[in-house]
Amino acid sequence: MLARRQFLQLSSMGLSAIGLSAYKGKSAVQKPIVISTWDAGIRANKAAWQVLKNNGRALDAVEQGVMVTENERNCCVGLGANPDRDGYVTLDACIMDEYANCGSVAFLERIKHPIQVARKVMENTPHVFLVGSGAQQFALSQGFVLEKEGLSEDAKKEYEKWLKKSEYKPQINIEKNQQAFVPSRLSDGSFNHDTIGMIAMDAAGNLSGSCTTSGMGFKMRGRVGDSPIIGAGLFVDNEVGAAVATGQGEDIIRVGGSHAVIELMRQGVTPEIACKKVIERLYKIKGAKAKDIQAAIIAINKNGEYGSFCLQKGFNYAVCTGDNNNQLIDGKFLI
Ligand code: SD4
Repeated sequence: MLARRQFLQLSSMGLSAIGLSAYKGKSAVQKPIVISTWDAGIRANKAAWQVLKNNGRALDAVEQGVMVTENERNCCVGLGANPDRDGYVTLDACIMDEYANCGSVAFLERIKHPIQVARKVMENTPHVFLVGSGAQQFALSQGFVLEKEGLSEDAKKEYEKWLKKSEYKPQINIEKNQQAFVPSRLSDGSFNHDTIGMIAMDAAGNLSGSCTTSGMGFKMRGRVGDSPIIGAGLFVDNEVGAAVATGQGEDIIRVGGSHAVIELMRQGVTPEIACKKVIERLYKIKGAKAKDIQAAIIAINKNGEYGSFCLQKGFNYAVCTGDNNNQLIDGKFLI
């Protein structure tokens, strides 16, 4: 039974008891577990699972998991990504652990694994966020290598195509099934992505999360989205849960997406309903323009329950709870 005070609190947020999670007091916790955005998450989850199944820390799992995606040279997350309008690939990433330690980098160029740099910011500096040349300088001081300048073959072709029109328009579900868009992206026939977000709970019941991206293709130079912003692209509260977002960063920032999901789950709301409430807020703000963008959030709570919600049809995420249990799930959508 809900206490009267909790009931009133939830009613004032527009929530009914239907969306409540049983996690407060539920005994069987689903752990370890790792979930990540889009279908590239399947490959990333596999690497994260290697850490989790050996009683590793969720923090190591989410770092190693997304490094797989950053490493896919013809994928849109790392240095193989589409460039900004001036022809440069700029990368953003962040990471957060069970102690609310966090680190971020943005507008980072020519460094292969921004997620590792974000972790170094978290562990080896008194700061949370480094950007641009400062972030690059810091990465070099930590032993990272400056990669060659220039674009991948595919990105070069895309950029040349884009230059003909020089039009900036967000593309819905650009992360999904890009075969028609860039036929040669991945040799295994799978898709390319701008972003991967990953959240995990380890065998000890601790939560961590990571997010890494090249941002929107053909963005203005210097543009940073939600992905490296703690509270927007990613948030972890070890007492409550973890959430990570993908899609139109500008709008995810406007609703403080991931942090908002955590605060709803703190009230006992399920991950799916919490994500839905935040996507509804975003929809309300955008009005008719919502149909032009995609935004999605995935979340897990302390019980290992997971869920997601997105604005438009077409988002999917990968959930892994075992060597042979790594599956792609279609996100529920609003419009
Ligand atoms: C951004 N949220 O830079 C990212 C883009 C994204 O899949 O998630 N793409 O706004």
